[in-house]
Amino acid sequence: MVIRALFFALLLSFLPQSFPGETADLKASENILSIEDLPPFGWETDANISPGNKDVEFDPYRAGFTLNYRDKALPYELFSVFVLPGDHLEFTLGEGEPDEILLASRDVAYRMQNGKSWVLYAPAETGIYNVDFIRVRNNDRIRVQLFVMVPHDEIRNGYLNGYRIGSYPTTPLNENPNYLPPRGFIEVTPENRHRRVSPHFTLGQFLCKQEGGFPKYVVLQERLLLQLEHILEEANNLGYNASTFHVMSGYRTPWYNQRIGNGRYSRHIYGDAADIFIDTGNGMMDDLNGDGVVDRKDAKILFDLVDQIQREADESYRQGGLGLYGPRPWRGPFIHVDGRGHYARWSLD
Ligand SMILES: [Ca+2]
Repeated sequence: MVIRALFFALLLSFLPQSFPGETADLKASENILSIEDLPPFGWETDANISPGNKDVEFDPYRAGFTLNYRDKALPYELFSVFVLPGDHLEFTLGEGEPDEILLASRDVAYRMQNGKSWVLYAPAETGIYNVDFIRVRNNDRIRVQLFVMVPHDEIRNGYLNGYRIGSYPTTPLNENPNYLPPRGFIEVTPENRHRRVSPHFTLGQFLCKQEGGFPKYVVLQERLLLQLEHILEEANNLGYNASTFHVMSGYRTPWYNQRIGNGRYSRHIYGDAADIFIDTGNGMMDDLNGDGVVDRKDAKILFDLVDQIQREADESYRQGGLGLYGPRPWRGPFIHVDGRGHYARWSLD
């Protein structure tokens, strides 16, 4: 109780600074709540997520309100956006959402447009920056992590700071803008590789399997994380308990993708594809249907679930490719899911 009172006292003492309105003064240190003054959020630690734990009840970590960012709705307490230095990012409260939301950040300058909309200015330096949207009344929060990426044009002869990328097709497939080369690359270090990018996934889960030291680089799209979180929540609702998915393959550099003989326009090079299965123990798909064997029927359960989720979605960013893969001697069954923006379905026995 004392802590709560203290929290509101602190918050109130910062209120004049936290509503700069249309002021042109964008110095982060002057206008924005200090994160150190807020109670801990629970996302501060960069813990590695265990592959699964049947004993812990699943929490989807949905926030009490929704933020709109570009064409997407962000409903989770923790989320990430992937931006370039100096990008202007507009966040808007969802329709009918309460407007007593405060913004708190140590490093990110912003401008409040009205009670329901903010423009954030991405810092110039590559790195990860937290912005908390807080509903004062009950401390509901959405933490948005800005991952400021290294621009694509810093690739030299197929390498980015010593990490092999290869080259992207310069013309998009069927003129679909989702097949344009990525604008930038997230820098992955030993320190940030276990950072959560959404409530149930870490940056390191999406790293390309190619050899090479740090820094490594990854492309990751918000629409993939939104799909994976949604699928994971629905899988748990159906009783398939898992605290994350095993991501067999997430991002692939064009160089690596070509080396393993994959198609030139694979969604994996664009950072919105993942080959996944549910694994709560042995590094292989679980026996989801409980028939004593692990085979494509178990992957079919996940396939049907994603098919239904994508077909029920109105927004194109929730729609994409879906592939079913039966087991091989060296691996178990899995599904491929991606966010290409339209339906594609395939199946391999
Ligand atoms: Ca089975």
